[in-house]
Amino acid sequence: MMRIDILTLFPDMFQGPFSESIIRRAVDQGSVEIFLHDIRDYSEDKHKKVDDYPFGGGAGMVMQPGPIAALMDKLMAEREYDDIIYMTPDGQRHSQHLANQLSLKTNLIILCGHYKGVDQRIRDHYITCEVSIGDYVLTGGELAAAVVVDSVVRLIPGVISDETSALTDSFQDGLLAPPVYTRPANFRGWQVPEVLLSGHQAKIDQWREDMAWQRTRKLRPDLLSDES
Ligand code: 6GU
Repeated sequence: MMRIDILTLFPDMFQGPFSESIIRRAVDQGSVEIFLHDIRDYSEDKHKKVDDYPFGGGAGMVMQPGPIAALMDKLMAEREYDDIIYMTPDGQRHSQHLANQLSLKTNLIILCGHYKGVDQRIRDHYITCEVSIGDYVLTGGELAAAVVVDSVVRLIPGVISDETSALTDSFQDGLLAPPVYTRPANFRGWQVPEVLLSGHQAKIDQWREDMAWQRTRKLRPDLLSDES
């Protein structure tokens, strides 16, 4: 059983993505427990303030360390965490490799920043891993955290019914996935490739491998080179 604790000022942003489809089923069947914690509940301020102006001036607000540290301390006293992840555009780029690694963990904390982010001292003293989902700026870490959680939870054994399904994803073997087709074999005169109807499994496997290579060479040649 995997446990994920998400620390956020906007817990409602996760309701949609976590209440549908595969992630919902993973939660319902007990493959993962996801706890949403509202950082504002840990504010000691009489107005429940959680952010303040940056020292040294400048635009935007910074999330104060107090409420986040109080929440982290409470969780860390209850159990051991494998990783304490901070979602931030300057983190390491998320990838299938990282998703695979995280799917093997037992207890994870994911901290979502908002506004200009969290006070650096939280990053220095609590965070073990900083993750970005790409080179563009979101209003906060919440959507990025939902992306990371989705990519991780679907890899937990038993979450995707067909055991091999996650293994045949794009990127899982460093290549894009081959094209897929279903019934009808002839749709508006557009035919499914004949090899897929042949019943010859070795030929089908070879065709899929060839198509995966062709597709990757055409669409994502960077995946085939040694760099990046
Ligand atoms: Cl993790 N956070 C924010 N605010 N923006 C992002 C991101 C994270 N990853 C890409 N853009």
